[in-house]
Amino acid sequence: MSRLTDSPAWRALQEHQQIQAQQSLRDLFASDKKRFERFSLQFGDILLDYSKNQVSAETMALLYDLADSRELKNWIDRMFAGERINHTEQRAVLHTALRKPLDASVYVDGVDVMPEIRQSMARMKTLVGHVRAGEWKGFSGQPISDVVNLGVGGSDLGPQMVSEALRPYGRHSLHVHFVSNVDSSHISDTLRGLKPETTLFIISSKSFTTQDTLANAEVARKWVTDPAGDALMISRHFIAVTDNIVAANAFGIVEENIFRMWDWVGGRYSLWSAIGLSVAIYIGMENFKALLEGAHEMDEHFRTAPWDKNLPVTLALMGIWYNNFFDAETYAVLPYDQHLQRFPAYLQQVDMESNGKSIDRDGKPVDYATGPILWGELGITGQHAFYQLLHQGSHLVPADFIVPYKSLNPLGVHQDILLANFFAQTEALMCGKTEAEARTEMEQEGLAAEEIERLLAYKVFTGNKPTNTILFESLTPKTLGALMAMYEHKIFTQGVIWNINSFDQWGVELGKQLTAKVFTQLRQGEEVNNHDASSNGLINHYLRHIRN
Ligand code: G6Q
Repeated sequence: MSRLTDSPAWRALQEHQQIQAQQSLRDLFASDKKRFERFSLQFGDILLDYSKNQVSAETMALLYDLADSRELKNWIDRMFAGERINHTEQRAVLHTALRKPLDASVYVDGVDVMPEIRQSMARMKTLVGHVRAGEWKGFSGQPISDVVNLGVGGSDLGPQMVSEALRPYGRHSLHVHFVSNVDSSHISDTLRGLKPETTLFIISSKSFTTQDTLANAEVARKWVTDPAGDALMISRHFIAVTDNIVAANAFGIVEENIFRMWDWVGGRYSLWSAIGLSVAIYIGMENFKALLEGAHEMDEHFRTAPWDKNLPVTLALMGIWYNNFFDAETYAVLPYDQHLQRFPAYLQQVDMESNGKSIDRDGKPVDYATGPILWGELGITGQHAFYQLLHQGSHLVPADFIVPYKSLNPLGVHQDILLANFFAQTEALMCGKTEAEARTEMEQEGLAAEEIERLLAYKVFTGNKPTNTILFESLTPKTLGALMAMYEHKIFTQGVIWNINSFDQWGVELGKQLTAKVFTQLRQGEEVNNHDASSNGLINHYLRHIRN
């Protein structure tokens, strides 16, 4: 295959961009009354409107050509078939198997992985049933009231986001907590209001070597065994989800409390496995299964729909268009649902850890931009904070606006106010405000001519800011599953086009490795001189201050 930037499909897009960029979004809408119908897609109850993007039918055709020229269909098939497409770690990528109907078969090197998934799901169901029914008792014989997930990164962000997103489906007498930070304030603050006898800890760690998680787990173990007075009591209070059974055993977790993870599930794609146990306990197994079902439906859509009907592929191509042909370095995700407040943080990991790479699959440095800087916040909060930059700043920030049209907590006119904000923002970003419009507005407000001239330049909005709108009925487990899978596949599609491996994470490994070295030195407490001068200075400054 030719290098990406030399390929005919890439060159054609570069040329096309020169023409397309001349047109304003306002003009594109004015010249095509059917633009909304033409550039929006629906799957299940999710509507994706991408008409407020700088694209024409020709742009889309060229982007689909690009996808074909990168053999996207073939890569999708290889992923779903369990090939070891995570080539740097020699692993298959099969989070999609976790949400398949349980009677399916999925093979890795000739071995069907579904029997183990079935077994894990059955064990999850039993455990979830016991905890929710109050039959799982702590050391004093009382039922569990609080579940604390100890995990970080992929073992934290997914379950945390989902349990927040599906709060209306949660059992209100059961409280779930997430402790990820090795700053001791996190676990101290969390445990302060809890009782050891009614708390169940889930140590979520694929490797069971992550120092942050293990340090918190040690604290939790002592917190339980001190009052329980019997180390064996930890079997009533600790569950582990891990691929490292030996280490979990060594920590003291009994075999029947260990849930397997597999090497073909990446951390940031692991919520669908027993890493989602805290979520399942909170919302119940039926709702957890609905989450998986929604994701599976999106998997099938991604796998089978033609590109021009395919939501993840379309979103991916919109991203490539701005990232690579308009030099947009950043991209915002703006949900207008309070329960999606952790969604940007969750997606930030999935996207940036997957596609934040600059060495291609052939081991060569890339000469094009890869994964964008993803950030975001609840839209309403953002409007009163950083939208100023979206409207009038000097950076191009393509954005996804996400909203359910039905609230799960309907109240008076709230939803209409919310949606009014939502629709108004994407319209304003697209249309902007011309000088003439700004002038008329100020005249109507009765401003003096001199004042109008003084303010005019500040009141103009160039518009032409691209957005995708993602609209759905309400934030149900099934819709959330579909939304998450849609973004996972969007990210994979982009990784295929950029010829990078979206499933390794050497940057994360680096952090773990470096910390281990410095940690040993901090514990020894001797002055160090084998780092750079700045790091030596900082470490020695720290050591001097904690010694005194
Ligand atoms: C995810 C990353 C990373 C990982 C954490 C926790 O894809 O690999 O975020 O999930 O570092 O790792 P453990 O689950 O092994 O503790």
